[in-house]
Amino acid sequence: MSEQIPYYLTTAISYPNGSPHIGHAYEAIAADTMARFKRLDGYDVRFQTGTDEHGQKMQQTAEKQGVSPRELADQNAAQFKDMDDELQVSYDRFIRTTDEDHYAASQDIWKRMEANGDIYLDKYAGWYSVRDEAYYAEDETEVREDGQRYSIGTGTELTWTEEESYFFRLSAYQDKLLELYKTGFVQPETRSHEIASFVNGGLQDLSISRTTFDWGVPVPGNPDHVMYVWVDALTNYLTGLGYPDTEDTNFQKYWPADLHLIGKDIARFHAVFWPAFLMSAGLELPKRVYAHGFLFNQGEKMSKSVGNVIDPHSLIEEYGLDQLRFFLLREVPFGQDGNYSHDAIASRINSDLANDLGNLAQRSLSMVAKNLGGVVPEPGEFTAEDQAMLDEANAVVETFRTAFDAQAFHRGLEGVWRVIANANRYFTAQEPWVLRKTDPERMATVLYVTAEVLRIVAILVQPVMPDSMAKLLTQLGQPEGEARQYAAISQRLAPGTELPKPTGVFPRYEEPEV
Ligand code: ME8
Repeated sequence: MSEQIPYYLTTAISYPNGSPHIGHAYEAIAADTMARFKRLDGYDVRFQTGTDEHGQKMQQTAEKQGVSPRELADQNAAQFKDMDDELQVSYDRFIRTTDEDHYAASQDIWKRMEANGDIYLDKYAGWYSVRDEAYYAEDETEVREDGQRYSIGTGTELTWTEEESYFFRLSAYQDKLLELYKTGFVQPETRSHEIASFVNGGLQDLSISRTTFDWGVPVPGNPDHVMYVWVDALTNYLTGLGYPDTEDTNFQKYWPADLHLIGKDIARFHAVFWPAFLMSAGLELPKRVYAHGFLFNQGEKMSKSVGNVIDPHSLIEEYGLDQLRFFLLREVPFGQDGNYSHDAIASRINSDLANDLGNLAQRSLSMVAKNLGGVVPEPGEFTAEDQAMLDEANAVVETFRTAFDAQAFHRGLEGVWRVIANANRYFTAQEPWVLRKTDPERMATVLYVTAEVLRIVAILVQPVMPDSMAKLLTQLGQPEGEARQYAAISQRLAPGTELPKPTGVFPRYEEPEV
């Protein structure tokens, strides 16, 4: 076997100061789909996710709940891990920033930046948001009717804070960052423009330590300070590969990361701070930062106070895991904001899954079972219609791969579902149930072509719906392993393959009786 190309991707690491919600599940599903896609396409994938456990927000939530920050982190990190397991997120490491190896990594990158002359001690005074863990410039704030000052961008309350702080010379990296954005480092393009125009406006040095609380990684050489949570949070991507040991086999193999998949609200941290830290530390830069959109509940932002936060667990119970995964990636053009609603998911399940794919599989495979003894037939000569159908299914492989490689999951799926729609049309037009009496050989060829299209579709769609496509591939007589890899798509369905008795893969969604 030829040497596999390494591919390292990560999600953001979530704040475990509450339970996971559907926004977290959305990111986990998208990243997992990407990881599975690259594995099936022959890459040596490493996939990391986890929790971001330090900072003032964690400390304050813990105080409110009368527990220690570590207890709070332990409780909630377990919930995030459970969610990932329930979603079948195929991570290689679930990192917690309270893991012991993470302290050494964060302190090491700090020392590298310091050795490069980019860290200095000064005084900080400004408008600080505990919620956002960020300082805002005066013109980014407003005083509201209650006399309090708020951040205009995020609407969070601000307090005037003065503290001694270490600073990172972010201002020195403006030109290098602007050069970097020309390479397509930030995706999608619209986000890249936003980031570039922000950086173009000028960069202030960044306050990177805190003295007002102690729940964080101690600053090397000055234990009165803990690191600003984003310095240690971003470093998680290195820790998971054995850093600071740059000779570690994982670090050698997988760094720089191929993809950091994150939400749009944290694009600035990943596209401005992170590459600047890495440049300063003399480490290679990740190849791509992709900022996805936000998921809303019927157009409304989810918030605990509104009481419209969606728990991923209840959605899996109601609709099924693969159905949820498919819905989120098919419905929302990846990169844009999207909406969750019951009607939209029920409609996708019934039209795309039960009617289009489910029925095609059920109709054709039950005919193979009934009329051909459950054995894949030797096809006769292909007609122009047969060949056109097969060509179309084969052609979609490349468009699917290109779309998924660019995280355009919706486009890849749309292309496959166009093939499925045409396969349904082909099947109906060929009328194999009529041919059964008039021309059984021709019926066998039509059933062969349909099964072959199903095989291609099922192999392609595995990253999105792993369980259902595994079930379908079993029904198509394709054993686990090589036969299900993308490289196997170009091998034809072998006549003589014995197929197990077909059973429905996608039940219709029925409204529960009230
Ligand atoms: O930002 N729709 O953690 P987090 C889609 N700890 N995505 C959403 C979302 C929604 N409604 N709500 C949140 C943090 N997300 C930091 C990250 S990385 C070094 C540190 C996404 O728990 C959000 O954009 O607030 C982010 O990518 C991820 O969920 C975790 O958010």
